[in-house]
Amino acid sequence: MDEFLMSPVGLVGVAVAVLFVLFVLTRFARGSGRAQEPTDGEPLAAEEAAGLQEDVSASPVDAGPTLAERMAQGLTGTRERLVFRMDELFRGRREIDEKLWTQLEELLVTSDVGINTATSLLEKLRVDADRDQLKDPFALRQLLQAQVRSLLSSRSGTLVTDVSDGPAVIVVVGVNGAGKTTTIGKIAARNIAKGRKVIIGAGDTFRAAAIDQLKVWADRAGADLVKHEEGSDPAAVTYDAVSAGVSRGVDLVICDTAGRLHTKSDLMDELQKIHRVVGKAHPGAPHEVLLVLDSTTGQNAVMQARQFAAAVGVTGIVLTKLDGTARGGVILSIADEFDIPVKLIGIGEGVDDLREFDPEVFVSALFGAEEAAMGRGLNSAAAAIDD
Ligand SMILES: Nc1nc2c(ncn2[C@@H]2O[C@H](COP(=O)(O)OP(=O)(O)OP(=O)(O)O)[C@@H](O)[C@H]2O)c(=O)[nH]1
Ligand SMILES: [Mg+2]
Repeated sequence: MDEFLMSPVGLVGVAVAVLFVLFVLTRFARGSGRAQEPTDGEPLAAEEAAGLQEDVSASPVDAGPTLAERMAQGLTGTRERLVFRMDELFRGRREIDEKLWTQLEELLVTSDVGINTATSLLEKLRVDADRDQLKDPFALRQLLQAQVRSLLSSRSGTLVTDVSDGPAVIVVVGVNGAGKTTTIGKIAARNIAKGRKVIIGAGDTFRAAAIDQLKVWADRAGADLVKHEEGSDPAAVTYDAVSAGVSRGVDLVICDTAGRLHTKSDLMDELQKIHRVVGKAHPGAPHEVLLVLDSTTGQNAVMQARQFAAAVGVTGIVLTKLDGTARGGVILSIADEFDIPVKLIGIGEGVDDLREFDPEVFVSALFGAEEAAMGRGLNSAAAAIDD
């Protein structure tokens, strides 16, 4: 046997056997790797375009935390910037003096509440504090919380998704990346979950990826998509989408629009044209012009609101990305400066991360329990101040 193995024929035989084993091992390794890839390359490419990280078809019921907990979790950044810093300011004081008022104003302004809103909030707070002859700085917290609640309550509203004659039509506007397409997907999904028929109009014809991204959301939500070629007339697509909605007897038509820079006047012209043609396809429409604002942009969002509101009749605001920012204080500025209700808020990228704007839930999530705030360790409060 040894002699055979050492012979030229034996050596070649051993080499062939080794090569065979290596070949089989390599094939096996490749095969198992491939098994983890999706079998269909198309949807993956589209999903990448959409930037979707999670299964948007997942049931909201699976989410685990309650609505209030999810909201509190989403508002962590803003709470730390605005409320924890305020608590720390109060905690170090024995009385309400001028220095405290100045520091409170600074704190509000640096929390994206904006100078005008901060000034008017504090003016009212002073009047209330004098009236109640407040001595304890921490009592201001409760007064401020009540004022914030009252300001936000005066600017909340429900999205119109139901009209008596034909489909409700929502036109969604906002600058690049504000979250329009994602919000449309979320609105479509929640309406379809209620058994309603939805058409989405791909009015952002500026780039092909925008249409692909919308298609992913439409497919997953189970909505029909009306689209034209990239570069085609956005008003024409929107007209077709609304006409299709009327003729197919759907409940809701949601129209995406391009989000180029708000400083370009042609975008506003285009939006006005879209508004007109929608009304021709379905008299009385659009029933909502929803302005999507990215809360991470702070006071920039206020500037955008000013420009869009002046150009197109905005009927409601969606404030997105409240989960990923400490700049959610901007909602106070928006509520204070515009007579436009905040209808929805975005607290994540998933399909369930859109909430009707409920001022009560929002304020409770933002301010939390006072006792909890009092009990916070100084270190974490200090960290919030350093932030
Ligand atoms: N964390 C978080 N991310 C969000 C939220 N809403 C949208 N996004 C993300 O923001 C990014 C931009 O969202 P899009 O929906 O594409 O924004 P858009 O306004 O359609 O943008 P354009 O089509 O470029 O005009 C995406 O990565 C979204 O996943 C939100 O509420 N929270
Ligand atoms: Mg988009």
